[in-house]
Amino acid sequence: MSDRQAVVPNDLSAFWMPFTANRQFKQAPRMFVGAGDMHYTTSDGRQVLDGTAGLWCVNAGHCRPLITEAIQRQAAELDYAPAFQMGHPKAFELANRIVSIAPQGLEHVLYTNSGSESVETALKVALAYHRVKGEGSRFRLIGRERGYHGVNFGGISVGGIVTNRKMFGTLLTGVDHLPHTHNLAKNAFSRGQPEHGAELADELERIVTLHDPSTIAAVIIEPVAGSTGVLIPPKGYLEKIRAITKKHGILLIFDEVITGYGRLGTPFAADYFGVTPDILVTAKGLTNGVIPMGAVLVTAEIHDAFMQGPEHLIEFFHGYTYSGNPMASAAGLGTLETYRQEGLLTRGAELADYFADGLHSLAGLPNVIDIRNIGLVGAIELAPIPGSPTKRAFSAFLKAFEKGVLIRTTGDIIALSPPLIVQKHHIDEIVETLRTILSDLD
Ligand code: PXG
Repeated sequence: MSDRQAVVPNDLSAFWMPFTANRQFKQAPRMFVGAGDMHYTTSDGRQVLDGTAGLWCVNAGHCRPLITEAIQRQAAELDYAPAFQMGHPKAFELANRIVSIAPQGLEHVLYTNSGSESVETALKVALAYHRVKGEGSRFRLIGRERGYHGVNFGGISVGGIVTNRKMFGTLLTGVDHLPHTHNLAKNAFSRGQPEHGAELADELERIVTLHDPSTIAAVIIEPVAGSTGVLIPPKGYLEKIRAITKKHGILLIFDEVITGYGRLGTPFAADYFGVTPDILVTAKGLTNGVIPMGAVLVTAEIHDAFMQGPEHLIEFFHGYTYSGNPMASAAGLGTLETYRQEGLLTRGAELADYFADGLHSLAGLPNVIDIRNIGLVGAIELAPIPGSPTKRAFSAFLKAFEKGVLIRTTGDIIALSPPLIVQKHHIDEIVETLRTILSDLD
């Protein structure tokens, strides 16, 4: 065995794993001990093709040299600098680079350590913005059914995943939800944006009328919902949401934790759809998943509204010990430079058709009730086993792992989001592995 072979720990009980069936996992652990470009190495020495960019974050592929070297250098040069009332150059440099690739109008960056924290930050900025503008009565937040905005209290309040909400009491008050847009009866097997459902955006008018616009601070949605199974916005839907929010002075927040940094073949989903939010939430691909970091982008109008009053006073009472942390900033700079050198923020556009053709060639296999795609994101929805929802897709996940391909499942939906360095032959391998598995799945 190679020297990368890890010593597999003989007691797995101490680590209570996140979003994992712990008891099942610990009976038959699946461990990665190495990675490079498109592949992981397992603890038993197998290569596994990464069909999911880790958890939608390793957009440049694994162990990329510019990122590795940036982190190594930074660790030896400046390990930590206080985030409050002190700075270090790389945090500013990175913010400028983020703004330079962001949709026009988004000009300022607040740093966080994760997507969940980016969401909390965005919601707090939205509430505080209205207050500093003298509109403190705007306290309501509107999310969407089947939305995922991380796991903190604000995020699960505006989120729309029942299992993530039901255990945790009353959550935030003053939250309402739009309906989700997933409609298999009308849109199954759509390539790209589905035709039907733009009218669901009108529900926002209904909610706004119910509560009165003067009480609503912000609407938060994922342009493409990732975690709940790749729900692609119907044609015209996001444009309508933008128009309604603008009309009523409500801030629009796009949660681009998954769609940001090239996933759709454009730098951000806002670019893909031609719809610009007031606040744009990112994380994951910002640092290629290597060091935890998130960034929340806001317009000059929002930022400037806070920049008043005596100059020695703190303008916004929010931030983290690790906001703009030197190691994370270095990782972010190495990541954005890798994206730039290799054209990765737009590479998805070149491969999207090939990816779509491959995925849609699986139509007609047993239990496949929908296939959908946009950019380098795809989903295959399976009919659940009666009485055992999620089991069919999870068994596809286990079989794919055995056959050397990492896929992700949510409910009975298989989600695919390979690193943006993916080659056509990798796409073929993912598709053919799925064809074999789905042809013969209980
Ligand atoms: N917003 C969105 C849209 C996300 O997808 C978060 C916020 C939270 O990010 P953090 O960094 O706090 O986890 C996410 C995270 C999956 C999967 O397989 C998706 C996420 C995380 C883990 C797994 O669908 N999304």
